[in-house]
Amino acid sequence: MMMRPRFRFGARARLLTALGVFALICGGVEPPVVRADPAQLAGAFGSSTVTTERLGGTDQYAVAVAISQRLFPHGGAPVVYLAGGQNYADALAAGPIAAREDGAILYTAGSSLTAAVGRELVRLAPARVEVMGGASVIADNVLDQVATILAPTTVVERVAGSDACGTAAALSARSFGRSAASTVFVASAQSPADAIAAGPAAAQLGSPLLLVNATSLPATTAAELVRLEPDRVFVVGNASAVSDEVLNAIELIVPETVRVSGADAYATAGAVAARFLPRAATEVAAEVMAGALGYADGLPAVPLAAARQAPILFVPANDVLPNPTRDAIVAARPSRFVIAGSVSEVVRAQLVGFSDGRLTVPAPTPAYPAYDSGYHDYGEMVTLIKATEIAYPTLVHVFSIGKSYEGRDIWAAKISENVSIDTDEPGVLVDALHHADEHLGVEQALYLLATLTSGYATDPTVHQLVDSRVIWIVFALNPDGWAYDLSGGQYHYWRKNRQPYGGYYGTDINRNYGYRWACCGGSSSRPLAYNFHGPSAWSTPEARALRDFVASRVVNGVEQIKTHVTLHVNGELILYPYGYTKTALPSDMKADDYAVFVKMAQTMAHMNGYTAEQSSHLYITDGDEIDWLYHQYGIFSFTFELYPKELGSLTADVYPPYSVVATQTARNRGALLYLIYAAGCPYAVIGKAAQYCSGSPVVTPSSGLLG
Ligand code: 0X9
Ligand code: ZN
Repeated sequence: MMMRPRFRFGARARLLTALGVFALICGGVEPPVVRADPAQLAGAFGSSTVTTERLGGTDQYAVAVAISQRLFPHGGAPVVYLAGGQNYADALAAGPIAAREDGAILYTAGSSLTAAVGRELVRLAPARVEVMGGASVIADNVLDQVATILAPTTVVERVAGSDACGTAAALSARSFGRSAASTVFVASAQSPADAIAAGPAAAQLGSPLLLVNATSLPATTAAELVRLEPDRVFVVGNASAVSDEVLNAIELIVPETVRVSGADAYATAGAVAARFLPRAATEVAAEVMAGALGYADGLPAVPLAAARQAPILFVPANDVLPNPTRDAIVAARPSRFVIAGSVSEVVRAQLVGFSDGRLTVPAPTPAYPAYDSGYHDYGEMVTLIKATEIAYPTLVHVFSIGKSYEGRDIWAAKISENVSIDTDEPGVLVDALHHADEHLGVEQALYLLATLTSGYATDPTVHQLVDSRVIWIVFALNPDGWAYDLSGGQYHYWRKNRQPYGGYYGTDINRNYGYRWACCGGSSSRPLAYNFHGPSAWSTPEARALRDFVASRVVNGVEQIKTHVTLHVNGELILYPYGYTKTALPSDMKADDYAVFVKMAQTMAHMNGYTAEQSSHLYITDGDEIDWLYHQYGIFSFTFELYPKELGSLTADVYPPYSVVATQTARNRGALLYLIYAAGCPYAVIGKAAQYCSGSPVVTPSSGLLG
């Protein structure tokens, strides 16, 4: 049996030298790594030694062109594999073959060649173009167009079987002589991610990639396996991708058949990386799963990843890095990432942060139950806010305002342009999770962080507000109660902190503030009660941490924070002080302040569809946060009771399903931006800016901000 060389040099070696960015790992000897100048790489992060390079584009056609340009900066590809942009299963097997032939993969629309792809083909000037799939995938017309724009000597041919599996078998038959491959990779035609992840591994071992169906081994694939006579087969994908029956059928042909898989596509890609490209991986090509075509951006990345002995890992289109992808990165610690497709800044920051050690893997529990796993638990929240800081270092500074009773950090973020500079810009405070079971508040706080950071470059209102304000977000004031509420994988309807007193656990932090504490029947002196006010005002470390943070913002005797919202669940209400009395305008509130409260609450309620009212209208509370913030510092302080309206069902009320989170947090965008705007001069909302704010800058509201 002829053994294939593990690596081929030639054009690829020339390419590597031309790029000058990395070293081959070969024969167990690792040559010195030559790094790219980070300044030359779009999106390289400030001080980290880990670099990222984006090969993006608006769709899979553009992503493929961007990758091709990176692979062949000076043109001159020997071969191009053309994949159907609407149906690329027929092209999956071309990944490792294109890598082996030092070629590129481009997408084309099925019925005609678009101008951009045509231009890239002309630039590459390949000697050969292989069109993957039958006429139903890519029409004859496209072959004609390709032949027309390229040199007359160019070979333009079709590789096709009766289906994607047949096409893969035909490509293998064309590329490998009998017994020419000692190892064969197999993946499902219906699981493109697995086939793409297998690509760099197959290229590394000089192996063909064959396709099967999830529950059947096609005769064409079986015949090609018989013909190839490999020593072993690696089946990439879990049992729902390639069934055990199919695996057994392969085993009858090739006894040494081994499954390489994880619980999902992310984990399978991680397993391939760990098994075949473990030293990784000086670099990893990451890649987005988004849109109807799923992993389409990954296929053209196979030759690029293979040329660098890098695995391909997957990330989703949102801001959450899947745990298997994260774990693969933590294991490999790559120094470079090439990102194909559109990956968010925050995910990019997680790739970098987990590689350079600025992010660490949080404890896996307490976590949300599976049906609400989209909610961020404490560890996921910390990862997300720290990743946001890494992604937007000039806008975000993450810090702890102190420790909970059990010693957890109470995390906060400062958001402002040039965040490292302490300015006298008006301050805004938003906090969440006084009450441990009011999880939606944390999501609302994270939503605000995302809005202010990702919107800074694109949204003029956000830009103006971040430029002219300092926004402070305290994401979860009660982490201990939160952990208890999630313990054992189920909800406990736990509201208070976890500080023991009188034989029972927990004080209601929102009854523990120091203004008119325990004055008026708006809290309980019984330690068992849900609204126990604690043995004394400020007995909870959590309320003290909030108090001390707000006190730290007093500069030259003036509190810098002007407006505030505390996020609670539920009722769809906007509440303003006082809570300790039903009197609207008691002697400890100024009439103008009352007018500002009413006007701001009504304006915000108009924006989010909530109901505005004095907090005691709901019920009397004493020792709550907003009474203290207003009385102590004159802060225009509100309670938002988030979705849903009172339904009478405790489950539905306190624990809205994750499916509503995106809608219900986005719903408060306008109201929160208004709160931030109003900090410039709250009295402006009642037309008294001249009287109260002369000399201080009143930033003109952007259109729409006044409701
Ligand atoms: O009781 C509270 O602390 C808040 N409601 S919750 O259902 N989230 O517990 C309301 C605080 C606002 N103050 C008054 N309603 N007085
Ligand atoms: Zn609450």
